[in-house]
Amino acid sequence: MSEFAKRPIEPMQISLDIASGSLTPSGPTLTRRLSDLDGCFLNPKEFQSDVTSGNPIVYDVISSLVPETARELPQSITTIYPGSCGGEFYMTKGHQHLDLQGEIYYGLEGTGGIILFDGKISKWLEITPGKIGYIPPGWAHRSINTGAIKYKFLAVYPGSAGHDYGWVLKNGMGYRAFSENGKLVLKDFVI
Ligand code: S6P
Ligand code: ZN
Repeated sequence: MSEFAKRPIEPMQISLDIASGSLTPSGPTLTRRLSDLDGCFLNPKEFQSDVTSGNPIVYDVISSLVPETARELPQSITTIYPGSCGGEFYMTKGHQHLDLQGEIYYGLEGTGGIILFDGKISKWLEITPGKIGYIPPGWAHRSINTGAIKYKFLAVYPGSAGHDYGWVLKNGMGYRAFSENGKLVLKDFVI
């Protein structure tokens, strides 16, 4: 322990309730409405119209009490609501880690997946309950709900990874995920 300036958090047990998507004990919850995803969807007219007519919740993220600091391994539960905007499935903002470190996602409920982009190569990983998605260092990631019910997943990530949202705005996300007759169609992301 002597190498730590400050003692890390104590060992703890955390209860995960999949039905409610909650952690106990839990830290802060972040709720993102459609208006918080300005610039993410391709069609600005549809985006503005959906914001004006209700501005629905697109996803929320419940964090554990483990702090986002070096050497810790915080967790979070993301719940993406079912829906689409301008034909694109509801998605997270998407980010690159400021400190290029890996991350693990574990599917809990619903059907969805991860778009991954390293600046050149695009990948899609489908995530369903019981599936682990591995995000290697240097791959920006955006989650998509491709189903008709809520899509929930657990994320475990290095506490010092951080979130670089600007990277996605600058470099794009590789693919866009469209809903065509309710089915996923991936199209190249054009900047
Ligand atoms: C953190 C991890 C997740 C996302 C969450 C929301 O590294 O990847 O907890 O933060 O799924 O996505 P975003 O792109 O809005 O942060
Ligand atoms: Zn991440």
